[in-house]
Amino acid sequence: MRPTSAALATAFALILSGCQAEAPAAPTAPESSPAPEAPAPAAAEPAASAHVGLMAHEPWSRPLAPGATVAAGYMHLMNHTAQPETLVGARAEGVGRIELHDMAEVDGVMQMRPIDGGVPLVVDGMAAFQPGGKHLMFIDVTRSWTEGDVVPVTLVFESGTEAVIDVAVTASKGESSGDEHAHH
Ligand SMILES: [Cu+2]
Repeated sequence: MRPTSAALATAFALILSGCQAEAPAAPTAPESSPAPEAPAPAAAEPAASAHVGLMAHEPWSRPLAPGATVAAGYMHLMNHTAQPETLVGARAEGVGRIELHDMAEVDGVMQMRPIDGGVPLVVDGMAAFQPGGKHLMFIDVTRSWTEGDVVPVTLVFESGTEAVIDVAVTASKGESSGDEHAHH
């Protein structure tokens, strides 16, 4: 029973790859279709969002300049599950490794540093990954990372849960884009 999470989840829904135990996609209560021989048609629809509530809202990253191999990723990560979770890592195809970074001011200069112990999320908690703060650091990027690309990234939590998010590569996020003036 999560009132608002469903709405938030829609556009940027996680494709949940978690549940390693492969909970046999429990016979997703076939509302009213008694068809006993239907070969699990649910596969195409991410009905998973119903039972796991680790969500990344608007994950994005700026396009890489030619020759660059390091990018930062941003999102609002929410834990609408019944237990605390801690984000401890991530991975993606075409990316050598992904680190969790934070920013700190040292002698008036902002520097980034790895986050020790991961990013904890209490129940219904949210962690903001945004320019100037926490971010995913994509290192040794070998895949395409240009405007319009969508990069599937697997988030790894301490509990063993994993969740795949689609990071949108776009230059326009975060900068004020004159045409979209009325948010928040
Ligand atoms: Cu960084």
